[in-house]
Amino acid sequence: MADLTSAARAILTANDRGGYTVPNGTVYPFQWNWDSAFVAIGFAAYDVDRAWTELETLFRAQWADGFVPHIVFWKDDDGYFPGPDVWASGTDPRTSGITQPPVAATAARQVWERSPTPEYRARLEALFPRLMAYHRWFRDMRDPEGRGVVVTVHPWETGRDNSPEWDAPGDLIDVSGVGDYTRRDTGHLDHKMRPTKLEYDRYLALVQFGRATGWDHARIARESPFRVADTGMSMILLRANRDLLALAELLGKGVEADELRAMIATSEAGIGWLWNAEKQCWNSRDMITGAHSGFVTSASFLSFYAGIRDAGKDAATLAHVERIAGRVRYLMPSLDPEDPGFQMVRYWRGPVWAVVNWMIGTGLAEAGHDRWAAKVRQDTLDLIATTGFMEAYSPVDGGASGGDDFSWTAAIALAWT
Ligand code: 2M8
Repeated sequence: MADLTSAARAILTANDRGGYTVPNGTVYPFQWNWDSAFVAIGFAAYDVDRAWTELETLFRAQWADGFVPHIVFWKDDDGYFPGPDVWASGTDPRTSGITQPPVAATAARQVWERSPTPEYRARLEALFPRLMAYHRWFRDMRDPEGRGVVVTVHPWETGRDNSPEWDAPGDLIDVSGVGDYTRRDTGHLDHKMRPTKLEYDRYLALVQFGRATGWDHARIARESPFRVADTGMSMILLRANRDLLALAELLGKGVEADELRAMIATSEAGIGWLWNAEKQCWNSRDMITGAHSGFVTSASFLSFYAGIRDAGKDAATLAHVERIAGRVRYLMPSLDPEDPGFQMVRYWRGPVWAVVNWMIGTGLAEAGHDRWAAKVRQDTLDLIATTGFMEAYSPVDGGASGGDDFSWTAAIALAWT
């Protein structure tokens, strides 16, 4: 374990660009939103000061309306596409125009609880209004109907970029005007581990759509050809709202605490809309057609992390865990291994991701499902110990998927050892 811990620290050190950490030095040479939140949780295991800095740097890129971008382009780097010129955010620093799963408030609470000193309380107090503004932005821009879910307008926002959950909703995206472009990801990595050309065309068509609106988030929320209530982001925001509420109470922020209680109540009342009664699973839903995705993905297991306690749905969800555990060596595959579209090394269509496992395992432990919580944690640590700090892993044989020396995988090793 000592070796694993020091190797994990070495990766964070190598990927540190001064105040922020790149997910991987070659494939992803900028600051990513939810990667940094997990990295902060990892740093908190041994360097709380640096953990706070990671979050503070991310929020220095926050827009005036509370939005926090999914990529911050602090420095130029040609190794990634699409770069800042394609996004054309018009901000300083330059950023993307979409967000990512809001893990930041959960990370802030984790970091705070590692070392609740007066010095860090001052940093928490300074960050709190920014976190609050981010959560209000989600409420106002991404749940305009008050359904208690998060409506995403881009697969990249979900962090589960090529999940099959986005296939059917993606059919409505017109890719005829996308034009020529050169991908960089397939220059670094085997194309079998990456999204297809059609998926990239869709990603870029949505970037072009957002850019044409001048990144007017209210308008994008109304008019985007891709509007999906993502079960992953919805669960993650519900959890983050609970963590932010705990911080609001600690800081004596009564008005904000009431606001957060209202957001939580809205989610608790409405999130059941994402329950697929036929498949007996949590899944995403297309806002335009109302259709359930019908896919059991790793996001289907985040309800425990979100703090949802429903005996019937919990039992059905645990039955899926048991079934899947009987099919693969390592939990939790990003797609049901019995699905015909399951591919063990293709990105978010099969591989295991350490950060999702951390959320699933944390939720299962909190809900008292100790056996499964222990397996998810141990499988993650076994994958890391056997294969290294990879981007993701085959749930079948533990083989590598994607880049190596990955920051968020190192962070989870630190959080869990
Ligand atoms: C992957 O996504 C980026 C786009 O955001 C990409 O493939 O270019 C995803 O795994 C995402 O969840 C992650 O935050 C990012 C950086 O690790 O890589």
